[in-house]
Amino acid sequence: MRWAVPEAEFMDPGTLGCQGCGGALSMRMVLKEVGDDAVAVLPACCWSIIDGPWPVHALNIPVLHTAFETAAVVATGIKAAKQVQGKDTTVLAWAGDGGTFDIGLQALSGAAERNEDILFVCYDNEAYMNTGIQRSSATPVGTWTTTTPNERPEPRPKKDIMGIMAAHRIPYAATATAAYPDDLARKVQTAVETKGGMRFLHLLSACPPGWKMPADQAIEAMRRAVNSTIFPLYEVRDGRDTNITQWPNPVIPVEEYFELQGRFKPLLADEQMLDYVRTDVADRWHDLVGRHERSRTVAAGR
Ligand SMILES: Cc1ncc(C[n+]2csc(CCOP(=O)(O)OP(=O)(O)O)c2C)c(N)n1
Ligand SMILES: [Mg+2]
Repeated sequence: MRWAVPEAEFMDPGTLGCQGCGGALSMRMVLKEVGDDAVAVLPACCWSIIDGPWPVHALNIPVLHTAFETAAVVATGIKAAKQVQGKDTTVLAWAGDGGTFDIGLQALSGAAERNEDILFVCYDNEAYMNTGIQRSSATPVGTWTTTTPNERPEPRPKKDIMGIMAAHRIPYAATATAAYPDDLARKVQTAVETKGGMRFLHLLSACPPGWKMPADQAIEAMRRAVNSTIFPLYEVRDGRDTNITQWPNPVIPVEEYFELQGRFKPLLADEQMLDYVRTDVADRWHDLVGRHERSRTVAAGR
């Protein structure tokens, strides 16, 4: 089933995002489903800039800029205040991969463990882009960044944030990307409707300057991430029930994703590392498909 993307806009044009910014597009798409009865909490990240300098700002909802490590806990506090006021406002913590996988993880884990009634969205551009493309624990193995230059590219695999969030047994966690807007819209709607607990969305968000590629390739890159199974689109309910929502057909070779982006130059030049990545991607996809099938079997047996 295709999911219609609403025409309503809650983000003004003329943001300070770079051309082809996947993070800006992600916000636009998410707000279409969240609507304007919402508050956004932005820790330090590109979005601190993209929204614009006070007194102008691009979002048509209230925004609270906060410290890098605090998105989840500040959102928790705002939600508590709204509840005291008897309001059902959606509180959106909107963080980059640094503010989610790294420095924001403790506050995020605490909020998830307490099952706070917030919607935490990570727009993942796979590095600290706002401060000049430094690696984060979301940076894939073999990648160039300014702190992992071509001579010694990122040596560690990307952290499995979905696995970490699922392990907290939160009601809803999903991956999505603006390259599949109907899938993204449906997941945001599901997240908004899953009230009373923590919702987590992991959005792969292309960054043309940081990924070293032309701006007009942003959507294609995100599409290839999905179709190579490097970034599968799926959702996990209560940390267990796993559902793949977009099946690559056909599955494309990982090189087709890597070749679009200059940041993967060291990976493409290292056959041994590339071999490791191919095997790792296939293994993780196999594991995910297994969890998907097991969840269907469990559901059928209920
Ligand atoms: C405690 C603290 N350390 C470092 C910084 C500097 N800083 C601001 S934004 C940022 C990078 C954010 O990366 P990410 O969360 O991935 O968002 P992106 O910029 O990629 O959108 C850093 C290191 C800060 N603001 N606070
Ligand atoms: Mg980032």
